Amino acid sequence: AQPIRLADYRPPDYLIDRVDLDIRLDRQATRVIARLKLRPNPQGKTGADLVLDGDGLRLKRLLLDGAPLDIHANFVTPDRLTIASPPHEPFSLEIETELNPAANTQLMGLYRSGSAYCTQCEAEGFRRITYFLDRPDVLSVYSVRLEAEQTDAPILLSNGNRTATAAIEGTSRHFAVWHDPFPKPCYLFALVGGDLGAIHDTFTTASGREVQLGIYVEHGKEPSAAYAMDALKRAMRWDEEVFGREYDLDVFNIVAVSDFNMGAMENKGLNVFNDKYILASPETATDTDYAQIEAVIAHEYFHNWTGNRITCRDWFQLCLKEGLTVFRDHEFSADMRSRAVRRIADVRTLRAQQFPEDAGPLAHNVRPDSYYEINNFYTATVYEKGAELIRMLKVLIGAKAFRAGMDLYFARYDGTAATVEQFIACFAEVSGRDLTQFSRWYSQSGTPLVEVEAHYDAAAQALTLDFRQSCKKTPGQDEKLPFVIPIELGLLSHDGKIFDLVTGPQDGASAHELATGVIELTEPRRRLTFHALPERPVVSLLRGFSAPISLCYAASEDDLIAQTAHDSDSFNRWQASQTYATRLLLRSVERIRAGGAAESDPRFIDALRHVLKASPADPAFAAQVLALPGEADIAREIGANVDPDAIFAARKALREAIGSGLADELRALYASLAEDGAYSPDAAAAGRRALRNAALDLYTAANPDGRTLAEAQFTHAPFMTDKIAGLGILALHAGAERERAFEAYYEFYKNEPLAIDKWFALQAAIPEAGALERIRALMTHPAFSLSNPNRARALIGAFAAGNQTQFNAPDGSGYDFVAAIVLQLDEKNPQVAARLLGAFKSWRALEPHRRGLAEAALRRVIAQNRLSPDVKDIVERSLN
Ligand code: DPP
Ligand code: ZN
Repeated sequence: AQPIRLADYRPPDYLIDRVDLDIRLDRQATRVIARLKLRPNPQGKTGADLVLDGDGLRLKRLLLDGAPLDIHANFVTPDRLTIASPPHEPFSLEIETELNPAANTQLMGLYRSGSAYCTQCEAEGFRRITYFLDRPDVLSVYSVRLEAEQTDAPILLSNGNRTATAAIEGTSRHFAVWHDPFPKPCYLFALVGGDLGAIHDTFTTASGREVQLGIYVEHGKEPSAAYAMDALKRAMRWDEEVFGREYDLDVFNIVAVSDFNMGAMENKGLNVFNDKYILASPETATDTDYAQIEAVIAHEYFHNWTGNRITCRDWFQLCLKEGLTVFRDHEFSADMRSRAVRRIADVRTLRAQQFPEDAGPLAHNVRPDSYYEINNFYTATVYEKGAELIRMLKVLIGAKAFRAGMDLYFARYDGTAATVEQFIACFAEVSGRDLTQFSRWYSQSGTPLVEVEAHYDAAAQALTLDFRQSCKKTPGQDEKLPFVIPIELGLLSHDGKIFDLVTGPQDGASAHELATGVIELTEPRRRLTFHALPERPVVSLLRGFSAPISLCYAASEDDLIAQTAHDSDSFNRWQASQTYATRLLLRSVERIRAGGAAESDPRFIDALRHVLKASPADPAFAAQVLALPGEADIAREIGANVDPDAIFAARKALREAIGSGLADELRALYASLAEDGAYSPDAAAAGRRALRNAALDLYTAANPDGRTLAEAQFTHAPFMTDKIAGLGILALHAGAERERAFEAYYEFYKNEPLAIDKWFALQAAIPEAGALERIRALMTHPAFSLSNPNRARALIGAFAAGNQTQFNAPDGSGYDFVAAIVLQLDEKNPQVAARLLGAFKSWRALEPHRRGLAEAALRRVIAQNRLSPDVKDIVERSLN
């Protein structure tokens, strides 16, 4: 197969102005009649054949301008319909297909989830419903008539506003007609039919229009949708206030389904959600779940403007809607919660998910140049790094110009399918800046490295900083051009005084840089000197993580301790503690691999003692500091010849040292933060719970009586956050308490699928030999099903991505297991299978023995014939 290339983009030869769908829902034989109004595209090739996309379709009937077309004379396969030399003026097609939703295990196109019919069309699922020009630059106005047995599907939903609904006389059937006046690409089409419960509310827009809001869930789950509804209304208001964007239809519906490949989908006026991002009650959802629901609800809602009103010209432009919309949901969460803590959490996610992608064989541009399978590009690079680029653009041009650029983008491209170039040009225009170099961030993959050296001249009271940027080669890109990198910086004394930034005429910092504190690197090297510094200052670099880079600066331990205590930038206060811990852990890993013991460092323990003392002012922040760098973070820092067992041992030793060194403080903190009263999911309360549970976790690392506390908390906690925290701590310690707790949890939650996902995931992550045996046994548990994506991810995904020592077991059993499951799942659901295979993304960084075993497992996958395009693409790139 040939890859699809951005350079080959051509406008479509035909446009489809109107789509009228007439769909009769049936579990095994759904009938779809698509009536399309087409015309030649003035921008396309005149007289070209009309080639419509299909995917596994059964064509029943075909009419052109009302006249039957011989199905056999025209070229028809399940995956393509070619109409040779169609009319040169507007014409219509009527296409009848028959679908079997019950047999659709890919969860793309029309399928069954629980007792409902639902659809997923992004990226290329609409072609599994009817033959179509399935590409995002074909925008059409849709009318949809849905018909079903009233008992089978009393609720019938589609995009837009409902214009009619009635029983069909003399039958047990009924219908509904939906009309969406906004032209949209077919990937935003959706329908839902089923017997669902709902909650309803209204929202009055800034200009005074009333919008009917509905969230549809399984019967009985209605109360658990209340938080999602609240988040939706807050998101709608926020987008008006912060981006000036109002909702545009009379109705906004959300449906939660339990079988869903992605997190959620922004179909126009009818978002379809993985129910894990809708359903929440204090008894079943953690604080993190609540925060994620708020973020995903906002994300999908924000797509209404960034994605739907302005969509993507082609799938290479995916970041145009996804990176931008992630940026918007990050900003929303920052405004709803603690901005500083959200920033730390977002950067943690970026580093945990995107940095390894950029450093391994699956590295790709934020805007890829080519692909074999677009489903594999819904990645951390497109989403998370894409969001960082928008944030960086805002840092570079300032908040005011950023907003003006967004306004211009909305005004200019509303109703169209746009490109990254068009988007960036808006910001260049309003800011007067040349953003050519900035655009390289979209076309060069890899995480840039910025190395900084500092020289202090006491006599001159001057500090010279030498910056050097570089970027390692990535697949297909041996040479990189320099990036524009904004480095926000500050200088402080060791007791926390802030120094003004003063440079001389020779030193090169512009007045703008001095005023904003943001230095721009545009060349491979830059030297800057700062004056009027009576002492050697602490250099606070990359404040707020002002660019998605890797920073290398040999700050002294004194500097890091001072920063942890005093940096006025809270992100860097956290970062300094992490850097300190990372260095300590890296040294311990070395020692352990040389046969020695982990290093102990009383200074670090002392610094944490101060953090604990100051924690009442900001518990959520303190919890972030106590969360040490994860095993994967340490592996990434090591970069090559990685030994996951040594990393685990180093981290365990540090946790034990903290647990014993700070036993009294942690124990006291745990007691002082005891919960009383009702549960509230707000950020302040969640922060207190996060700190309390972090304290218990570290305490238990060194003190056996911690398990008693954890078991008591697990047993008596009325709310999920504390219950699962107790269980998570017990899970790290083999013994009777642990097994009792897992059994009790299952008994308590066995009718709550989302809570059972957590049960599977916690067991999959147990970092002990024997974890794999447990997982194999759990796969035969009646509650397990490989067909449900949430379940598969909970058990297999949590193991592959979250259990570093056992996935990377030195006998290769973890690799073999995951490879075998991927092959098994690939026959049913290629997207989820390909996603699981992504767990091998860092295999080349392993020490040689494990690397060989991982490669052998990947080779067994590639050797299979009949791989899906999804898995084939991932395994081929992984091995390249
Ligand atoms: N549903 C996915 C998202 O919103 C893809 N658009 O990111
Ligand atoms: Zn999105």
